[in-house]
Amino acid sequence: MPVPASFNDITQDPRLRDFIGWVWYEKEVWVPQRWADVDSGQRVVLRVGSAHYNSIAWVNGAQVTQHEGGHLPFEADITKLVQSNPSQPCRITIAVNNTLNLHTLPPGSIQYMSDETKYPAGYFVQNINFDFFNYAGLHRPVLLYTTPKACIDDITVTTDFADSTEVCFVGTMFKDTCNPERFSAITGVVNYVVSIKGSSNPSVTVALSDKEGNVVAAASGPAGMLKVADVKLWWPYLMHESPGYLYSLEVHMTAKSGSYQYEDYYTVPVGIRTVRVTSRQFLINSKPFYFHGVNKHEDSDIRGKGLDWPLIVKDFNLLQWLGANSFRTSHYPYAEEILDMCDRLGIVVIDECPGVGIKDIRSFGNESLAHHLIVMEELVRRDKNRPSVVMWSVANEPNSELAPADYYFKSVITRTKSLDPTRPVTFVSNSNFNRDRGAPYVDVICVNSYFSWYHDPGHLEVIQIQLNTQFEDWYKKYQKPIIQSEYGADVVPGLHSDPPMMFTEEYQKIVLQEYHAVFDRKRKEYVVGELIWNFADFMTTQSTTRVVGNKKGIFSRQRQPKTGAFILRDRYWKLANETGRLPLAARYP
Ligand code: GCB
Repeated sequence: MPVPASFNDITQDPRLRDFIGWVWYEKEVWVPQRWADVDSGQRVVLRVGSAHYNSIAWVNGAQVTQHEGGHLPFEADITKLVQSNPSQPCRITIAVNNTLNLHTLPPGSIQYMSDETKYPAGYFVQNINFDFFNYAGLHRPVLLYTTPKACIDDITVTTDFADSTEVCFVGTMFKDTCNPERFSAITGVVNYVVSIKGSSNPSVTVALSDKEGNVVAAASGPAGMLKVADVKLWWPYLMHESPGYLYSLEVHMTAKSGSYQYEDYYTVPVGIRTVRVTSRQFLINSKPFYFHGVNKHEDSDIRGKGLDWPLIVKDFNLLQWLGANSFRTSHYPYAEEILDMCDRLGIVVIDECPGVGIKDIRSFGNESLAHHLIVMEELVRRDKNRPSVVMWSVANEPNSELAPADYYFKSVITRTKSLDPTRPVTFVSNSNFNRDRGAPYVDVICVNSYFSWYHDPGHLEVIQIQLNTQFEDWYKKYQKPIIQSEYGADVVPGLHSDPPMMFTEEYQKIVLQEYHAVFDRKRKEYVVGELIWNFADFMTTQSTTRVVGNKKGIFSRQRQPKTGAFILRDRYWKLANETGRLPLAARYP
């Protein structure tokens, strides 16, 4: 079985596509001789980028770790096992089980069908409350790497720049409004904390370099602040002539232990930017930011949710073509390689955890909550230094009207804020504005709605009135900025009808245009973003409402544009021209 890939679509066997239970991966590898040397002063680490869902890993038959949850990496120190048998290959075994229960994220349940007049003995199905195929397997790379025994374990970077409340923006400089002649270059601030493993008296130095490799600030000690004169801020795509500016922070550690002198280096890309939310605005670097973007899935033919570089690069080309400045990682954390691209290109991310389909009241208890908190810790630890990530989303469409949702979301959101006080936190709701018990705790209201699709199917004429009411209701109750985090309509590519009918290209086009008319009124007030559902068609479980998957993509699953893609492209570039600072060459049309 290839890695990385979902196992489901690789063979012709429907039993493997729909398999629920344990699958086993195994591979023997030879590691360099020096890794196996007990005196090398090195530790050997096994890293799994993502294994869906529950997994256990062994090296040479000895269990080294167990991990619950797909979409996030986990590691095991395998030094002793590698060094205890230096003349043998290293056998890595990983068992992965995709069974979901009421306390997993996402939750699910196994239902046994006991009527033997209808089902074979022992027959069961897995029920889920989310709308994407539960692809499983080793979805991201499995790596072996080494570090010195004393090494850099974690780095946290937060950024800021000199207060700009009294100044207005001109290019990359802030201009003093009182004195238009006095341009003041701004100073960036990079706070860092380094944690070291394996030594109690390490010595740490850090150096921040610009893109040309010039060191612009340096310090020593495991925590500190760097100041960057004439800073180049990190800006979103289409908001600035050079989006995604990254410095690099090189951390250098040395530590002595007995006769060993350990030395470790780690480099973190650093984008210097701030994020702040007011009652009506989402501010990046103190400037209003409007999300004109998409929701995505990690999903493609054959590979399922397996990491696929050509697909990733193709998708970023399409995002840039579309004029999209942002996406939400619906409905789980995406591969680190994808977020690297966002950091570099300036594509803004709402980083969502796999809290999708939390519907059953039993999924709001302490066991589920404890796991949700662990997942948020893992996610924040992985993505906290990424400038592209501007907000955490702790769930999608939970049953947030239930009584226990209050304590549940208060706990998850409070914990996430304590893990990362620098970013706003949200969850995506489709509950009634008056009965939603999680909304009081979020910084930004994210609402999904499908007027003229799931509600009043076929009635395009009701979209504007219903959407207007939706926005007014939420804003009056909470006075928080609102993002339309999903809207859309299924299209079977190439299906046409005029007057428009559901599932045709014309129908999707009108749905989009009706929504856009309301967005254009409300973005002058408190609506701070619109994210289409979905970037591309994607696979789901089979059902009477899904024609070989969900077809709400503006691109097909093979990334060919539908009419909706051209509608959005016109709109997003117009929005960018209106709100951003584009180089002339990039202006559209
Ligand atoms: C939603 C869900 C998303 C679905 C979408 C749909 O509200 O958040 O996961 O795929 O609707 O198309 O039904």
